[in-house]
Amino acid sequence: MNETICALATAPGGALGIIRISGAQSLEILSRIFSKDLTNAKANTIHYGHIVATVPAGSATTPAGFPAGPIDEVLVSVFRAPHSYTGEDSAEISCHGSRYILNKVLELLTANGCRMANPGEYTMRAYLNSKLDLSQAEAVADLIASSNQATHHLAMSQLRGGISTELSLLREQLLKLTSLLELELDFSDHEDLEFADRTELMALANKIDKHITQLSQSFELGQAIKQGIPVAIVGKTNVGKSTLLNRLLHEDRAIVSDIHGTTRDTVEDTIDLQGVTFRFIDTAGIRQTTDQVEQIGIERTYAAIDKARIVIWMVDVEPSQEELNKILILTENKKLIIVRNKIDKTKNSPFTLVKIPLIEISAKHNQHIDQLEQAIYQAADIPTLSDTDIIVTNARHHDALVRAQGHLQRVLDGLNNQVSGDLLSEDLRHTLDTLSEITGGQITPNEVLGNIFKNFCVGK
Ligand SMILES: Nc1nc2c(ncn2[C@@H]2O[C@H](COP(=O)(O)OP(=O)(O)OP(=O)(O)O)[C@@H](O)[C@H]2O)c(=O)[nH]1
Ligand SMILES: [Mg+2]
Repeated sequence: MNETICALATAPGGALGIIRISGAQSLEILSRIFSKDLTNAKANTIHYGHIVATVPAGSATTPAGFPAGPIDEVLVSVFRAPHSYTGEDSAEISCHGSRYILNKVLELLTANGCRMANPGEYTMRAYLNSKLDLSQAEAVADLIASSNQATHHLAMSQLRGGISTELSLLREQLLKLTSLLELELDFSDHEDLEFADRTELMALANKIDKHITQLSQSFELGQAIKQGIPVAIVGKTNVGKSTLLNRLLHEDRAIVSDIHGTTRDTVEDTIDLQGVTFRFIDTAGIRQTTDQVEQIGIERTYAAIDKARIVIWMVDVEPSQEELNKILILTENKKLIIVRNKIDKTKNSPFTLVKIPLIEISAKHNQHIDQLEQAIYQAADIPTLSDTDIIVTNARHHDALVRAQGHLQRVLDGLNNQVSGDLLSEDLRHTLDTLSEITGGQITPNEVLGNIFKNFCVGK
């Protein structure tokens, strides 16, 4: 933390490149290679000038024989502690985006006392200087990685402290529970006094438990939103599954033919629908087969159903009652969309057995695909993603929530079995400590910090 660090903060190849410096010596070091003295520069000011190579005294040329001159014409933004991203004195140099210039400036900075930053080191310093809590620091990485409206929204809400607020609410309730229990302990000798009876404690504990469960269950959706909501396209051979995949992706991704059993392995790709990423998985058609390779493909189809959140079951003729029952059993716990394909050929033979809503399309002739896309989006059941919806997207947070739930379960069991208050407060404290790991309220071990920040880009 005592060292002054520098790094390129932008991706190479642009018209401009930004080099970031942070640490107590930032302005002193920078002044050694800048055409103006910035050691007394005010906070939040921008300075125009040149980066100049310091040439050894007495020589008028660089070692390569070129005359010494400015490296680049730049703008320097100055930030002062504690009102900067890291909470330290810092500066950003906007250079021209040439790889040569940027490397040269970094070289000059390190020659004059800066150290190259590690991945995520700026954000880590921001956390250590209490500019952000740990969950917010993690949101910075998610924000940089966000690729659509949904992932951007989730990262933004976490960065603005969404989960932190939710956790401080839980913390308040847990502290209330603790104090009620302690009241019970303090006055347990006074038989004539009435305190919060255990049903009240139980109600409060249940409420907290429900809240934590809700948060930890949102992780499945959070993961799906981050990685693309998995949608399996399943059905008998030759019904048009691969044709539909290609239609949805707007490209010829999977082989289509009128030979039964064309697709033998799963084929998958993602597209965005209304700002949410969906991952479509085309599968091998289900049929009885003696072909070993095809059989393996069909087993993968069942595995794909298992992993999917939404299953598009495609048919081209009406399934029998028996088939229909099988479909319903296989897709239990999934959102099921039954799609009838090839209506361009078979429109005048309406289905009678299928009672659940059915979407009729022609994948080949692009009929009602927009209607199907709408149904897929609805089946994903994405909450409106308003500011109040907290969706957990981070595996570390999920893990802490599950462990906190374990501790709270012991409290609930204890309350049920008349376990003494002091044992209960112990488990309550574990619940609190585990929850505060998420925002890093307790002292967070270095190893954990290292793991969090190593996945950041250098320069953030
Ligand atoms: N008329 C008509 N033919 C279609 C339609 N959709 C697909 N087909 C045809 O049906 C045949 C099978 O299409 P595929 O997309 O390969 O079917 P599949 O379900 O992936 O088949 P398998 O991979 O063998 O399981 C091809 O000849 C397609 O051109 C449609 O909407 N209308
Ligand atoms: Mg196919």
